[in-house]
Amino acid sequence: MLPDVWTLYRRMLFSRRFEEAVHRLWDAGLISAEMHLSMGEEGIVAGVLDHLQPGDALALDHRGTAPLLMHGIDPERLLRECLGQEDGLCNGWGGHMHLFSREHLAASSGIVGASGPAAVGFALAAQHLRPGHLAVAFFGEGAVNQGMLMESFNLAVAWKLPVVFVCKDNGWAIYTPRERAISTPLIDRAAGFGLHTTSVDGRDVTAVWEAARDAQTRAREGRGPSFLHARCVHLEGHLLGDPLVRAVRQPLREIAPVFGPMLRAVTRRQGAPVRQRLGPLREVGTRGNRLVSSQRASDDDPLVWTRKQLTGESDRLSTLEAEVTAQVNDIVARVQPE
Ligand SMILES: Cc1ncc(C[n+]2csc(CCOP(=O)(O)OP(=O)(O)O)c2C)c(N)n1
Ligand SMILES: [Mg+2]
Repeated sequence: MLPDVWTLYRRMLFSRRFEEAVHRLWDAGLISAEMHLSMGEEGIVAGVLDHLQPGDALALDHRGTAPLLMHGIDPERLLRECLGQEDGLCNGWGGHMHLFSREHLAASSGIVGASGPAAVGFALAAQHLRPGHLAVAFFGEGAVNQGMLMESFNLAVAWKLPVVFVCKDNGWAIYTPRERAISTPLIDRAAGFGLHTTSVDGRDVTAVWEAARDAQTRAREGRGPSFLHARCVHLEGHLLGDPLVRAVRQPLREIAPVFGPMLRAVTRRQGAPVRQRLGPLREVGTRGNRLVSSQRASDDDPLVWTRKQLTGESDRLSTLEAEVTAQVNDIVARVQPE
């Protein structure tokens, strides 16, 4: 069986348009504090969530927008929550990182790795109260050094829980590259706990869909937990306004003002040897380049990948895109403060 790519693309595009609107509202200063988006993860989220059924649970990290939208949360209430409004999903108290819906059995947390224990709790409840149902945990590769996530892997296997751990691996935990912090391939680590493992390209929604179908079937049939590893790129960097992304996209504007003080710091007579002082600067440059080359071009964008499969029916595609854009514009018009 193959997925309905039109439906998956519609969901992915809705999430993208929604987050583009969030981006504009954040730029306008209407959303306070940090904002982490799911842009670039939509292929993973759509492929996994297409298999969820009412009664299944969802434990999320700090990038909860796409999963919640695709899980059926009212987009208007979600946007109101991001804006801190009283009639938001969590009455304006949660913000974008601490979202919760009892009705949808969905919860997110800004504590890296916390989706592991939450999913294990959901899965234990499903095992006892709702056999045939399961829990999904989403987290980044940075979370796999968190003890509580490792404990969750262990208990899930020991208790044969119906849970699917989905690792969205963009290769970065803020500015720490994966290989600086993680000793072994993630898939090996997960296999070491006895988890059933699969690795896919997260840009390819069909590949994710197939891997997620197998993992979720195992869980529903009581055959135990899985670890689904999916590579992706965060198209807007770690968070909105990411300084490193800004510096690489607009070097003159961003770097010029700090260039003088940096040069003075490096050429100062006192202090550590110049070579030592240059080290961190070089490191920032290298990471900036890597970050941007990993973000460059539409090659990394799951929407571009998916859209290519649909261009044969160009009228249908334009209608779908116009409908989705209009839906999101309507929501924004209703929610945006005067
Ligand atoms: C327990 C904990 N430690 C540190 C942080 C700060 N922090 C927020 S996001 C993040 C990086 C997480 O990287 P990853 O899990 O790969 O997710 P990504 O942001 O790449 O999606 C860190 C360290 C936190 N929120 N919680
Ligand atoms: Mg990461």
